[in-house]
Amino acid sequence: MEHYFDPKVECASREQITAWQNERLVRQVERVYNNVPYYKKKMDELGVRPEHIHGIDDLHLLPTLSKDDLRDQYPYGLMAAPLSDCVRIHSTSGTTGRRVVAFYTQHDVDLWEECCARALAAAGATKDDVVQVCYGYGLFTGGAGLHGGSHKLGSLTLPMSSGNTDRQLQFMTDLGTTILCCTPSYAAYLSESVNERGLKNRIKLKAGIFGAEAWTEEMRRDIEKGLGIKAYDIYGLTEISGPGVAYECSAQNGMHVNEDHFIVETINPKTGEPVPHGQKGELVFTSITKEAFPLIRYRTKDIGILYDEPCSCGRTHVRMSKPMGRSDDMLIVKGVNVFPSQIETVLMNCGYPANYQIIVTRTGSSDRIEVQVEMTPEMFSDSLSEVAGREKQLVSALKAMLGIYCVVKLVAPKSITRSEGKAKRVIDKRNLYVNSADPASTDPAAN
Ligand code: DLL
Repeated sequence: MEHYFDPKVECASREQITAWQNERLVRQVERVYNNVPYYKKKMDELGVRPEHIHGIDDLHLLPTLSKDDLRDQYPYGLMAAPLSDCVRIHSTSGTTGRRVVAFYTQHDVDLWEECCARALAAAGATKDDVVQVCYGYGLFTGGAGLHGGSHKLGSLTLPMSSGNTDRQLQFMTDLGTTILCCTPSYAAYLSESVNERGLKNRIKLKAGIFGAEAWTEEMRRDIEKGLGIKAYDIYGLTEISGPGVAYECSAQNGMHVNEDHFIVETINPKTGEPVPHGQKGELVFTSITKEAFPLIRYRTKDIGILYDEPCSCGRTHVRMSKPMGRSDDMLIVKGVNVFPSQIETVLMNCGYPANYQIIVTRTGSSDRIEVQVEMTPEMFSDSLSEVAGREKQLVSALKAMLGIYCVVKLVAPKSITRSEGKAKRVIDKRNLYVNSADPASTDPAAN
């Protein structure tokens, strides 16, 4: 038996999972109603009281929450435990104004790390493995989550954080890393580098756990071939704890949701109506065991499908597809969440008109984001060196807002095509979601 694979939990019967969820949901709803005035207000507005909630069949009675609620209640408004019981915060990378901050008690950190340990175990990791964590450490949850999971397993953990490829490769070869944890785009880059430098025979990698951004089956195959490993997907979001909300097993056919800690639903993103399993909808999570920051019916904006069919690995927890897109306009570029509105804010603040386009491309494994913006007629008469200076200024302003480098091109007034309907601000040429499962014919998210 894999360490951190507990069949009593991960292979529990549906009746058992439902019983856990019913009991934990009732307790959690009482907790938030009594401790979080914002929840009480939202529930009171709908006329729902904790005694109306007997289990998951009553989930639909509860109000949903979105990122806007989190921003509105920034920073402490949704905390359900005293500040003195909290030991950690993490935060999302993208910001449109206020950040989203999530809090953890020690109990929350333990449960989160356990979820990540399950993901590692499902990818074949044991205490004998050397786990190289190249997700970013800090406010981002990737580094801390996989690091904690690896510790729980008792694996030797290399807390590398992201970047510095020379050093990553040196440790990978010298220490005999067997499990790699990073974004899929960085895994593809490492794969290229390993092969360019002729290091393939010197690495001992057997598996990788890659998530935090969309990636296709083609990319999986390339990484698997390039590094000679099995590449596993892992899903999560800061608001719900971080990585490990769902993870792939040896079947590599959807990610098992840790249903003893999270209830997952799919809803129609337009109407909010439930969508049956097997059909595409917006993923909504309820955290039933968290203390400090328990979100009830949190709308992720990620579009996916839930599958109930038995999995060959024996795990019984429901599986989710890879996210097939988002119901908002958030882009994930180089692992960083980018909202076009952030870019627009920078452009406006720097005196540009709202005629711009964002073009995202991927060469090999590297994402490139280009912002094209029209100059005002006055700027257009500037000298070439003045235009170059303006571009440089915008590059730094965008870097300060987004934390990543963007290429900036100032173009002539009226040169960006106007559209009669919604302006097409973003051209994402990466085709990240094209190979996801075919949308059901009654596709709530298609238009
Ligand atoms: O990306 C947590 C994480 C870290 C997951 C490391 C996996 C590995 P956030 O920065 O809050 O948290 O971004 C969450 O990233 O709503 C999805 O849109 C996207 N995302 C996360 N995992 C995947 C995945 C982390 N496996 C947002 N495939 C989510 C596609 C993913 N998109």
